[in-house]
Amino acid sequence: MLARSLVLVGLGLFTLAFAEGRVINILDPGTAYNREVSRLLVWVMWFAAFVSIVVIGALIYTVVKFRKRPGQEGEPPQIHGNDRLEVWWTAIPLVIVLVIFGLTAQSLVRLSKPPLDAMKIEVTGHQFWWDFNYPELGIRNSNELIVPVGKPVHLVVTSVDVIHSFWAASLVGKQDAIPGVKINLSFTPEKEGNYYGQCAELCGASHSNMRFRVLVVSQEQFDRFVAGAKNFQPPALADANTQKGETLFQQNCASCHTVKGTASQGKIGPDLSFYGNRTTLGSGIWEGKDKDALLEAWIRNSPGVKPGSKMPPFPGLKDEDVKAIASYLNGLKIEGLDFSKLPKF
Ligand code: HEC
Ligand SMILES: [Cu+2]
Repeated sequence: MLARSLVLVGLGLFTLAFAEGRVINILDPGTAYNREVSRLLVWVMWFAAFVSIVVIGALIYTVVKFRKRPGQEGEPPQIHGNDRLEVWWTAIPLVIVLVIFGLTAQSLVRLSKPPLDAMKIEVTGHQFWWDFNYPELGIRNSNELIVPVGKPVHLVVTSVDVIHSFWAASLVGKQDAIPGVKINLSFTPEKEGNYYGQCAELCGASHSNMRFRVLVVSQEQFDRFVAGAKNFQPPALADANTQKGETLFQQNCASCHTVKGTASQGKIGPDLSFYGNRTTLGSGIWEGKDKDALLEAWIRNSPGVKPGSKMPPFPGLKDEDVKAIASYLNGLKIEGLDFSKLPKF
């Protein structure tokens, strides 16, 4: 039983560590924010090691020294209280807690002030996806936060339903996203890349599938994104099939989804304006080939492929309807952007 549990736990950790070929390593911080968090972690770890050694050492010493020896009868002498010892074991933990408090307060002060020139982005958690709004730029995107390398970012984190937590392990977080509360979080990405993100607060049936990406791109790609996204006009519809896709989208999907520059202006689900530029589908669950392979299944029956998804299934859509909608979505693109080759973290 024990052996089997250990094997299971081991396998679980192994899969977690190598999921999607990404290694989430909180001890290899990629931003000043995470270096601050790691600094605290190391202090706490040393104190914890010290406390463990003292406590376990004292326990082993006591058990060995006062063990029952042959020929001993009845209760050994009982000792009640030891003032000197009790003062020590109160004073030492007090000092440890004060030191950790001081260091934490120092980190909080350092991290709480977003630089004045930071770009503001409103991050809103929904069951089970993320909305990213750039109020100063007039841009909105979902599930993929696109930022330029080397520039400070000021996130304002909140939620519309339950408590979520914004966590891009190699960059920033975890930060709770709480309904009705706006919390500042700022960081400066240092390396271009496609960074893995995950909601880190149990928030319902599809919590584990509430993921996202932070795409840290060159200034040139970012400027291109902003220029294309600001006054986005969907590219001309390629053929009759795509045209049919647009019509079907407006009939079935526009009540929940926005596509900038069209009649679709729904606000319940993710903004799909630049779906063609996405690297993922299903709030960061599928990427690469899987993303394209699963789009039709998603449109037909989203909760069937992502249990708990709040997007309804569309049993009434015929196969060719679904294909037409998929082709319409894949065509919604800002030209000249390529996020597929970013290194993965
Ligand atoms: C009742 C509202 C609603 C309707 C109608 C709706 N959706 Fe959705 N859609 C959602 C929600 C909510 C999500 C987020 C689900 C999740 O990831 O948990 C979503 C997610 C998506 C996504 C994935 C976005 C991403 O970044 O992962 C696509 C693509 C999509 N919808 C397409 C469609 C299409 C096509 C239709 C019409 C056939 C449609 N939706 C109709 C609510 C809706
Ligand atoms: Cu969540």
